[in-house]
Amino acid sequence: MAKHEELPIPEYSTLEPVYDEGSQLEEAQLRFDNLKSKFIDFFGRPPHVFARSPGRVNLIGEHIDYEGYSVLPMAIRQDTIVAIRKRDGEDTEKVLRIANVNDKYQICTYPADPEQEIDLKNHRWGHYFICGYKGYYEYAKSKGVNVDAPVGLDILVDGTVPTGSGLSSSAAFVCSSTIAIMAAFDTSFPKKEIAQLTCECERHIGTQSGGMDQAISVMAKTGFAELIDFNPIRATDVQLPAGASFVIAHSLAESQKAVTAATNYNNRVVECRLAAIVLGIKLGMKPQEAISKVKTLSDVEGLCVTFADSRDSSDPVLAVKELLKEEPYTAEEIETITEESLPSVLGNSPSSLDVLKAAKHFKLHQRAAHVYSEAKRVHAFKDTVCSDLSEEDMLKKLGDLMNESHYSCSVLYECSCPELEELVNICRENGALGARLTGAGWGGCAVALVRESIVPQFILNLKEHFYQSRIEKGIINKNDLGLYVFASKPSSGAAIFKF
Ligand code: NG1
Ligand code: MG
Repeated sequence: MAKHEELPIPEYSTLEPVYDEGSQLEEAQLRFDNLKSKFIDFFGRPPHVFARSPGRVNLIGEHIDYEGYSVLPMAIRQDTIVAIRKRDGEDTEKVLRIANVNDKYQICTYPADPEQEIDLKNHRWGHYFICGYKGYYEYAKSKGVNVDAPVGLDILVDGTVPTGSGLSSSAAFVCSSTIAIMAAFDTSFPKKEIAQLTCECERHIGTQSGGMDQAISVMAKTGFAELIDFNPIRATDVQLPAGASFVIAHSLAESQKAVTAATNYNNRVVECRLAAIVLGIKLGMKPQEAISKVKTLSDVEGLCVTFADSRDSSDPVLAVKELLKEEPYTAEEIETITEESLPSVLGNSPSSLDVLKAAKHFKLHQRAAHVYSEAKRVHAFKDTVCSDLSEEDMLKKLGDLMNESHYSCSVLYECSCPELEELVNICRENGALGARLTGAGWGGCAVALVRESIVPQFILNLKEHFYQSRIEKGIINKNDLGLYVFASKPSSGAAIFKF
């Protein structure tokens, strides 16, 4: 039998295979009915097909996917559904009209030309659909698939993943868009390929993303978290311990990754790249060779381990400690080592140039130490889940790993924020075995490992100690609390619906 990542996105004619029975199913039915009738209101005709793709919570392995290391996320119930209709025949105007059920998002129109550039200086929500659109054409072309000439498309979007929350609303949107486009054009690829292509799609928005979010959104399986490996992308089912529950809680600080990329996300990608090149050179590579061959910290891990071996250790962090100074590097200091200007070291890519313009200095030691240690924690987490430890000991060990991950994100990677720090502490004070920021950070959600038996009380305590004061200040509405704090079970991945 083909492995599930090699199968195409499943296509269903009912909602049951994806949405759980009971209230969840009823809710989903209402959403789809509403989408269909709004689609007719907007565009005068019903959609041809729907695609859904979920958000995710990353349990452990933060900011290491783009360095080539495995991560361990699970899909959540919240998702994005894209309804789509090809406008050939009826009305030949070659534009893409993208509407949203939430009237906070104004209808966006774009030309149907897949070669169009995305205007990154003027961020619009519809850009994420265009990421999928461009990516689909690029991929189909590269595979030699016969693609029809572009036609007009009508699109209606309904997303329930909170934006800027670290739960990957962006990947849910990009993946559902790409899959809807493929379904509208009657093409399909294996999930594995879609995971890879949607990762590349999202880079059109200007972030130098790793592939975690798209991979889990596309390849998730109900009931399992997944260990995601890269190059090539692969997903291994991970059964979480029965007595454990993962509670997701929003810090209420919104992180707008597409807007802050130069100082936050892309900055860290660049720092890791520079750290890897400098390590390569210090470990014996010629500057030119390191610049052309070394892209990520995983590329020089072997050299770091050999170095550690010579000191009776196997830990690549030892090389970081001895070879990269703790004080931040200036651009000039790095250029002395690389014997080449930083813009040229980074291939003059526009997003890297934005980073260089905004950066005062580069914390190579701290970023590399985070990446190598976090990569190890992911495997320790997976090994613990698969071990024969008693449930008690297992949960304790998993919680410790999550706490260590948070510390590393906060202190070495500096991607936390005051609201997340407060929230993570409150989680721990109220019985969480471990708690950490999840996703890119700089705002968004924390995830806490909690014994299943105390979940209701735990959530009540968070309400009292974290959210109550924010309700009183009018930051959130009391009735919306369920959107900001909830327990999550591993949900299923992308699907196509044809009714
Ligand atoms: P979010 O939380 O969606 O901003 C981002 C990246 C991931 C990964 C995490 C950090 C995208 C689409 N996602 O997630 O690839 O690097 O940060 O672990 O850029
Ligand atoms: Mg995102």
